[in-house]
Amino acid sequence: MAALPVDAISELSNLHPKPEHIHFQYGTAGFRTLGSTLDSVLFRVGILAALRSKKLDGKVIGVMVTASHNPEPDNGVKLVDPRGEMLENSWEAHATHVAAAPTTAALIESLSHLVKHAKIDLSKPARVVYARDTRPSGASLVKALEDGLKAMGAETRDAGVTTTPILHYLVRCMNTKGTKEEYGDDSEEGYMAKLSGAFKKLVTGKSALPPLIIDCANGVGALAATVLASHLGETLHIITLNDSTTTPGALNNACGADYVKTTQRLPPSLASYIQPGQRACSLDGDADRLMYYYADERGVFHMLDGDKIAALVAAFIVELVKGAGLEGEINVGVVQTAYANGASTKYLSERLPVKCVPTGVKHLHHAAEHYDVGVYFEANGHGTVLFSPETQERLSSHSPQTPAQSTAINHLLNLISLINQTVGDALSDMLLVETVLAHKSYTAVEWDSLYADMPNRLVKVVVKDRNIFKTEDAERRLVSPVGLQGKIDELVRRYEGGRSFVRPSGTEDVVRVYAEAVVKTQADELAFRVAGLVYDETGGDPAKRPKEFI
Ligand code: NG1
Ligand code: ZN
Repeated sequence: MAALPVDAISELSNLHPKPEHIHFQYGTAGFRTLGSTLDSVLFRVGILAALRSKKLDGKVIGVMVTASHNPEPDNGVKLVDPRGEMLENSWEAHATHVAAAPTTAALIESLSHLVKHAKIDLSKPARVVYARDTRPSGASLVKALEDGLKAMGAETRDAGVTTTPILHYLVRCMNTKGTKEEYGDDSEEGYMAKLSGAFKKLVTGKSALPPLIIDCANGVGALAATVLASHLGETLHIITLNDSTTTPGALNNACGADYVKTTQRLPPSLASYIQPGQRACSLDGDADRLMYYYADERGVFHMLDGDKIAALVAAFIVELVKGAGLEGEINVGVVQTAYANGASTKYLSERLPVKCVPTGVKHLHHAAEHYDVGVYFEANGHGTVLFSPETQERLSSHSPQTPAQSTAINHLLNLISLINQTVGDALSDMLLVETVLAHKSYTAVEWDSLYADMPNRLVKVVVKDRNIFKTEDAERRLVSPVGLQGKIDELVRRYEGGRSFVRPSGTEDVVRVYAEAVVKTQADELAFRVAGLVYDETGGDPAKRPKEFI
């Protein structure tokens, strides 16, 4: 039995000491905090990635260095499992434990414990592919990661500066190469060719859509979108804006998908470009989230968020399945979280099965795997569509009875190539939306009119200890603090169409309060009243009580 390379780990670990007094936690978004504090974490993630690969018999593991939609000084790191999906749950705790070791000696002990506990055969090879976004802190963090990988003697591939979904794609391609599940050529070029090739087939014979503006959040999506645009050529006219990837402080600043979703506004930098009714979209800093929107003739902003994307796409796939003569044989379902707009849930539930799961992509992804075709989107624009292996097989082997059925089946097969099934992917999702708009001859206004969003408000409450908040029913109800849910229910009853829920954030040290009502001012009032309840309940200082908490 091979042993841990203790000497190499110790020597290199001493170059990457853990800062005192910082508690690193592997949460829903991996490790994420100020980039300048993450050196030790990256070194250790290198070791963890190698161990995870050994545990899985030398399968390729991915490491992505990004802090997504967070501001530029932040950074983070996530591990990607062999099929391109998020790291298995049980390893999140291992990662937290390894990152917490205060000294090199404690690190060795933590790693030894992990090897024993997870029964890792150290004689197996370790293979890791990694990438980073455009953040200035990325390059030096990658060096720390490389030291961790070197300590373990891992076989590595540097995928350079690229998007999170491309890294996930590469992992899946590398692990399926030469098998019957081969996912594509394991290069950025292969990704671009796969997506653009499928898109071109899907829109053949359809009228070209008017130009699409993409707000690239001044992040890595700008690089990928530019390459994609050249692959698409005449098929889709793309105008990329906010592509200043080297301007300090520009990343996600007053632009990007999160800015649009949270402020419910047009990025100011787009104002002079966008024409009334013209559709535009925003990527986030690592290009895995997508928000569409338009401004109408009166300049009023209309958001087409993850829920609207889910509604558009799910209805289209249901139609194709029917068209293919496979209704009742291939079941399409949707997965959402409690943050999905109530109007979207109503619209979708009237048409197909809808499941609500706790926040976090891993929950959505796993629930979507239970359908033949599972459409999942978070309201914030992160999502994708999963086709089960059996469904893919059935579509490839089905003999159509009519030319119309044959066309529908071909469309479904091309959608399978177009959609990045490993993880939410802004560029792949964008082409998916564009495909549906082209097929339905929809403008943004027509798409928007599928249903009218319920007015809503999302509020953060800073509390002493968010861990006292415990939820049930896919986070829609609080079980702790005891009695608080009853008070919330009582408030909600007083608002027409009222809905509100409270949950601790998994990525920030806050409690989030969401509220909906038929009228916007009422949704705001309900959110602030519930926030007030939360604040008082947790012993917030009455002198510092935010004044909008009524
Ligand atoms: P938290 O901080 O747990 O609410 C946020 C988003 C999630 C998800 C994660 C990971 C909201 C309300 N929450 O989680 O949907 O995207 O970040 O990035 O948007
Ligand atoms: Zn992101």
